[in-house]
Amino acid sequence: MAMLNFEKKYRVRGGTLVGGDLFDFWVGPFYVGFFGVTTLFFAFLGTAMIFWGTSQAGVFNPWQINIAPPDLKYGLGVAPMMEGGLWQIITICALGAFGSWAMREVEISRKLGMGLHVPAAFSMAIFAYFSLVVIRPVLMGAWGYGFPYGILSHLDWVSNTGYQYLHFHYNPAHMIAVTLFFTTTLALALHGALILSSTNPQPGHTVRTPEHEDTFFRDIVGYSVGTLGIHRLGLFLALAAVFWSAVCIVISGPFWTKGWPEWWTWWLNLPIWG
Ligand code: 07D
Ligand code: 07D
Ligand code: U10
Repeated sequence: MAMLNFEKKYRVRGGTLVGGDLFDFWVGPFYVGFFGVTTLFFAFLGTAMIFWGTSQAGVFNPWQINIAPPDLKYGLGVAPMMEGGLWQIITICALGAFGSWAMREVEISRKLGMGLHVPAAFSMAIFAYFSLVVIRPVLMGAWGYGFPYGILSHLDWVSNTGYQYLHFHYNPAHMIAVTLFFTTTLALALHGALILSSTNPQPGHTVRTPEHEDTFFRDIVGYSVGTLGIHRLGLFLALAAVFWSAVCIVISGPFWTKGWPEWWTWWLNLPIWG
């Protein structure tokens, strides 16, 4: 069935979580819904705040945008607008927009009678952002521990925060996260390559079957995870990578204040070395 015919057939009412029929319609290719309206509201307000704050600082070069969080002296309180208050409002808008987007994914999934895997996956990204700008700052006692909103300034924050713990590569949760990210790209490269190699043949050759795909991996590594299994594995790897990222930054400060290389002294202190 052609894509547009399918969409006509499935563009039916229902599945909404909030607002009933009120926003249950499409504009061009986009489903609107109550959460489409809240997405646009928060995204527009947050983006406008970034542009306004930037213009007030006299910056008109996108690379130099920098909306900084409040000074540490404001703790977990509300800061004056031009001294971090803007960052606080933008953070609320960002969480509002990301949360609304996830709920819009839920409504669309419900309309189509599909599982909620996509919104569940996006929620992990939101959780990582939430851990950077809410969980860790709250545990550390100041909003000033959040990262600044700017293309280059947020990189400075990552580097500075990393060196505060001497050598961030020694953070064990960072190691797990990095390994999972690398494994995710390996899995996607293998999967993309395998599917193209079997279903997009040269002219004159026939499309191969899932049995061919299974057999390739059984021949080369002795085991095939299966055609559904590779998608489960990919989703697991990607979500685990982001989960361990959130862990690695939340433990840096609230649960470990020294350099990360020092954490490994537990190994040297094992009683087995004699
Ligand atoms: C390809 C989907 C499309 C999304 C894109 C991002 C904006 C921001 C805002 C000017 C894969 C659109 C960007 C709307 C504009 C202003 C104020 C997704 C794809 C193209 N980072 N980061 C980037 C964000 C953090 C880090 C690029 C966001 C943490 C490093 C882009 C967040 C840490 C590097 C960007 C966020 C961190 C980057 C490309 C939120 C640890 C790079 C992103 C909300 C996670 C790379 C100049 C990309 C770069 C890069 C956006 C958080 C580290 C500007 C929205 C604090 C080390 N980050 N980032 O393709 O080139 O994502 O930077 O948490 O090297 Mg970052
Ligand atoms: C937070 C993004 C959420 C995004 C959302 C959506 C929009 C809409 C609209 C396009 C989590 C936003 C959407 C805005 C856009 C349109 C239309 C994703 C988030 C909700 N590190 N490190 C990580 C590596 C070093 C340090 C994570 C590698 C150094 C610190 C990952 C290396 C030092 C932090 C990672 C390396 C250091 C991290 C990031 C190599 C610096 C973090 C991925 C090869 C000197 C951060 C939760 C992530 C973290 C993090 C990888 C090196 C410091 C595992 C591969 C040694 C301080 N590093 N790192 O988290 O854990 O994505 O954040 O050297 O805070 Mg690291
Ligand atoms: C997968 C898959 C699979 C497929 C697939 C895919 C995974 C096997 C069957 C999907 C994969 C791809 C297509 C590959 C490429 C994807 C990536 C590399 C991921 C990254 C994606 C992007 C970078 C694209 C990002 C684009 C986005 C998020 C769209 C932006 C859209 C909007 C802003 C509109 C959102 C709509 C809403 C909120 C509903 C309401 C809409 C309206 C009222 C109409 C529109 C309104 C306006 C125009 C008003 C203007 C105001 C705005 C825009 C506010 C923002 C303010 C600003 C200042 C910008 O496995 O199967 O194949 O395909």
